[in-house]
Amino acid sequence: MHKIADIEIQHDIMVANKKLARRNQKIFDKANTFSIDVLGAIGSGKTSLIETLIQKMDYKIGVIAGDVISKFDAGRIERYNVPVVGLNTGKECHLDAHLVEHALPDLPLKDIDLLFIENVGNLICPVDFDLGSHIRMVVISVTEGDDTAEKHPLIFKDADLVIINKVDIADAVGADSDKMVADVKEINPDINVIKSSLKTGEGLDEIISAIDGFIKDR
Ligand SMILES: Nc1nc2c(ncn2[C@@H]2O[C@H](COP(=O)(O)OP(=O)(O)O)[C@@H](O)[C@H]2O)c(=O)[nH]1
Ligand SMILES: [Mg+2]
Repeated sequence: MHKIADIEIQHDIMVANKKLARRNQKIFDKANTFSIDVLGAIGSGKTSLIETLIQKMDYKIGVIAGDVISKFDAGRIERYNVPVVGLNTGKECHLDAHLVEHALPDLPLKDIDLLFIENVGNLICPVDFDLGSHIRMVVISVTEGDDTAEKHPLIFKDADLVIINKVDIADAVGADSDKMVADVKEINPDINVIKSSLKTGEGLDEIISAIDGFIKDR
């Protein structure tokens, strides 16, 4: 009995989240804003990648920076003079569509072509919570270990683009980045997986053209 009630509550939450996510996407579409949910492990380079793309891409960029309790990432993004909202989840280990909806009035969406929504660093909780973004970009790095994809397959099933970051230090941490690419491809054969280093610039052009492609194909 107990178990059945748990499942129904969870189901209701997921249905409500889906509805709100659809509503968020309508708001993005109306403003002609392409939105990317940026997911990945803690410290994999999500904020660093967003900072780099702000400097390298020609779009008018905005950011929602999700964090458990701090606004550190929002503070980092502010330095680039782009619109940013910091969202705290409290004890929750993921953003949800309702939280994102609350951030939207604080962003000049009509002046934003490309919105990055940095999710809470985590490979598990955010998976089930659609935010209404157009694509999901997952950023992992060699420092989490080259078995990361095998151990967390679900996040890669629903992803549109996967970045394997910090390849500049792969040897130092004994990680095989080609194995990581192969593992992701085994989970999601059609997905674009890009190896990158934000220290050397490797893979950045590929990431930019992949995002450009998604925006054009929208
Ligand atoms: N060596 C190396 N360090 C990186 C790279 N990308 C990010 N970092 C570092 O990794 C740390 C965590 O990055 P951050 O962007 O805050 O990760 P987040 O938690 O995913 O947002 C920072 O010290 C970055 O300077 C990379 O490609 N190579
Ligand atoms: Mg971050």
